[in-house]
Amino acid sequence: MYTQAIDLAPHGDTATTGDARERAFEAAIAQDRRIEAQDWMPEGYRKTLIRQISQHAHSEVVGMLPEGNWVTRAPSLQRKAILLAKVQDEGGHGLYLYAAAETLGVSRDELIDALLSGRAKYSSIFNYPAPSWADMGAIGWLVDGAAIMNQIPLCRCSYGPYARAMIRICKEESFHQRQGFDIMLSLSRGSAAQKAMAQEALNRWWWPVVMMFGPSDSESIHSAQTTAWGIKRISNDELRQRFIDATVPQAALLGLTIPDPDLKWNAERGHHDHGAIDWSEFRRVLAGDGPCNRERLAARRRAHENGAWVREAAMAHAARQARRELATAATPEASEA
Ligand code: BYC
Repeated sequence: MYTQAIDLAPHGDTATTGDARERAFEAAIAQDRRIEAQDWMPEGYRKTLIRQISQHAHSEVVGMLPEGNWVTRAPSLQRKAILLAKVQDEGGHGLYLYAAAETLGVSRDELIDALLSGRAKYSSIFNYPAPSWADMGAIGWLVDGAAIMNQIPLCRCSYGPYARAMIRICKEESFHQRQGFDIMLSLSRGSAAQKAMAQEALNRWWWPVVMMFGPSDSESIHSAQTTAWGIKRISNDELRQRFIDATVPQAALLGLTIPDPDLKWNAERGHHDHGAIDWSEFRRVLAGDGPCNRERLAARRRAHENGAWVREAAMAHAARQARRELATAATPEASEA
């Protein structure tokens, strides 16, 4: 249901041989041309893209949950309207990304089922709670800031539908990052209690956001292949470093302290050194044992069940339309009556 999967030529159903198709694919990658849905691609490339794009889509949709909780509690009408727009954008990002994944021959039902059954991953970052209004600032500033850092290079990803989806997503993420920074700026220039709230949110989000870029390069199992295929353009560690370098002066402008006593400028490297990352926490969250993993999945499952009637109504409507079109095709004058 709702699939946008494209009918691909069965293997061997082309004029060219397998080797020639493989050479054409390798040449396209070497020349930095885009691979499109109808092009031949190695099975591993297809599977990798389905894994990454669907994990990304799930992250957007699960990512709506911590912020969605704050829509009714935003401190002003303006903040509420902005937050609502941001959460709606994230739903939209999920849809573009599911649609991009569907071009690879997988159905949306299969993808959703993988999320709801716990088989598919989504970003570790959304397994942390958002108990204060400052968390809306920290999520926008840091989580969306990290997302942009990771996603701008994806606009040049070798798979066309993913790369094109990322262009619009990145523009919207940029607005999201600014709205978060703006909340942090208001709080840090507010009362002592408001500034403390902003600092406390930064303290909780910093390390999970640093981990969001994925395992260190030496531990990353997919990086070598995804880089060779032009899916990943910049490594996990390099993106993490760029994010830290960009965020340090922003925290200084806010007058907030990044909770890493080992964070310091290294003039020789031209980058900030940072403290050790607690990878055992990252592994725990990925294994389903983060502070909110169960809550997030339960909320998605509930939403899916509650939305069943919408899917059924859409299917019934589509079936009726199809019957009407068939009847019209059989008796064209009936449609003119
Ligand atoms: N969380 O070999 P590696 C957003 C997994 S949405 C969970 O380095 P890869 C936003 C990885 O999947 C943000 N799992 O993998 C939304 C792999 O496991 P599997 C989402 C993670 O793919 C709403 C294993 O660890 N962004 O920002 O080369 C509101 C080994 O890792 C994580 C995207 O999805 C993690 N953090 O690199 C606000 C971007 N990190 O699959 C904001 C697209 C790693 O073999 N994705 N893993 O079981 C990517 O760029 C890459 O997939 C990653 C990981 C950099 C995440």
